[in-house]
Amino acid sequence: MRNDWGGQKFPHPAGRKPIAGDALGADPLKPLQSTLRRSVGLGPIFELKIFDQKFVVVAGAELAAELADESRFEKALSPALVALREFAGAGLFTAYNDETDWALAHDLLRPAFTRDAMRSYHPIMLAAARELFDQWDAATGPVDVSADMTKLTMETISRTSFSTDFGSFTRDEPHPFIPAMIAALRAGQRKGTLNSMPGAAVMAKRIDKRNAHHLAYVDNLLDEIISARRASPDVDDHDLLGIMLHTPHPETGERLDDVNIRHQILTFLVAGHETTSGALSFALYYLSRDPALLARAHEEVDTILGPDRDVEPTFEQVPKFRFLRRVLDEGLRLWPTAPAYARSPREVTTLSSGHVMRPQDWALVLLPAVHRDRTVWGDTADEFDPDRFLPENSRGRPTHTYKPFGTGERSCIGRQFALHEAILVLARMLHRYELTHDPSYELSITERLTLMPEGFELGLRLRTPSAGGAASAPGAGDQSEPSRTCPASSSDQSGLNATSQGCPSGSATYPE
Ligand code: MNH
Repeated sequence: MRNDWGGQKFPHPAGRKPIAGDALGADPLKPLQSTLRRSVGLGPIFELKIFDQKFVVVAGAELAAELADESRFEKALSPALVALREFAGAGLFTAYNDETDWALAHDLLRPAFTRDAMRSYHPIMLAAARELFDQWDAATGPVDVSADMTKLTMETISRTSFSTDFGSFTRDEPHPFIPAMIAALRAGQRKGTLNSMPGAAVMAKRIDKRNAHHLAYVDNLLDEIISARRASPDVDDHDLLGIMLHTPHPETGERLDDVNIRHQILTFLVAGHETTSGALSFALYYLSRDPALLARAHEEVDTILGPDRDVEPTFEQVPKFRFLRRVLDEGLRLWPTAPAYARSPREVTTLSSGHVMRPQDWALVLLPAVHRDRTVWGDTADEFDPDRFLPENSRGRPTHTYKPFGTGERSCIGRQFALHEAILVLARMLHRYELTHDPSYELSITERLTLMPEGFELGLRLRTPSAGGAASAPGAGDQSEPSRTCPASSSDQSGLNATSQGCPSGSATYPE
């Protein structure tokens, strides 16, 4: 048994079978959602056995907070992330903690992900959004929100990371890179799922064979981009690729090699697009079906942006959309689009649940369960209410119980990037369009590496922003909120500082 925790027992769902264990009750297409359903009544820590793989799952906020203690615990690679290494190697997301490339890439890239660095991505993000709106302005029927948001975030991340435009809004068919990348990713994932099953090795070979050309295509295209840029006489470090090619480590002078650079680019593409588009889609889902929330959102964007629907937010305006930020925060509470991460102890330790955990054991933190723990979020935990993230309501909430961007040193490097992009797009979209939803649509969520609404459509009608909004104090944002002092921007992305709750995305830390 892999990850056997020395044979310790945990509650598990009813109906366990001798060889398959708990596999039969799992929905292979929606493993996360079936685990959530099956977790009911099992308490804050439980187990699932899928053939000879044991998963120990943390579903309670108190234990999740305990695992966030960086002095005792660190990131572990779940089987899904180990499988992803075939694709993304020792890229930031999939590197083991002690791999030297992790520290090197982290140090080199951190400056490229600070709040200040977003200034150079801001016009690129705006331009991609403009292309999407051109397409929407011409649309005659409802649009597929998740699909369009995914195109948008893919364009944004590829243009900002390696200045390549995949033409998602101008081509009829997607650029072949995109389906090839998705196919290669899926193949890795399928192998990861198969891993523990009888006959896995044979199946894995078959998958490898079918997938080889996708992988080769993706790798070659990126390698060509990298070598062309390396050969260029101009030192162009305006994008992530340029930084990786031309910036030596400030202390050691080391640089990333070309294969590692390719792995980092793949990492940004994979980690940075579906997560953000899912966050946008969930936010739009909840906004569109609640007229009161929608009215507040319109009021905020009209107040900040004024009566001209073609106006674009400035870099400085983005953190002012406090209500939109709370909508995103709340969407990521209910549906954290990267829904789980794994932790291991640095040394043998005893959890508050009484279980002994050794460095070779890992537990999965199941974020949608942790984020709905009633001891933290109350009896309305399952309801969408952005006001939970008003400063006065966030204050006093236990730390380390809200973790959509992971925790500690290995938390998300792209958090500011994702929030800046998402707020900017939501603001422009709500300012520009009246949204109409199909009342018969019931939220259905598809699972890849991430969670994403599926079949979710919205009707869009050009709107005339209200002049009344613009008449109030320019740029004042949500009037109901007292102005507070938030820390100035800083390069700290560690997520360790949990003190600036409720500050706009311009602040250094994310409320935890
Ligand atoms: Mn992101 C790590 C969630 C957007 C690049 N990200 C993580 C982790 C979570 C996460 C959770 C921690 C995983 C773990 O502990 O195993 N990320 C998100 C969410 C969004 C997101 C919910 C959007 C919303 N992430 C982005 C964007 C980028 C990005 C955008 C890149 C531009 N994320 C990363 C990288 C890591 C990461 C790189 C790994 C960091 C490290 O380990 O050093």
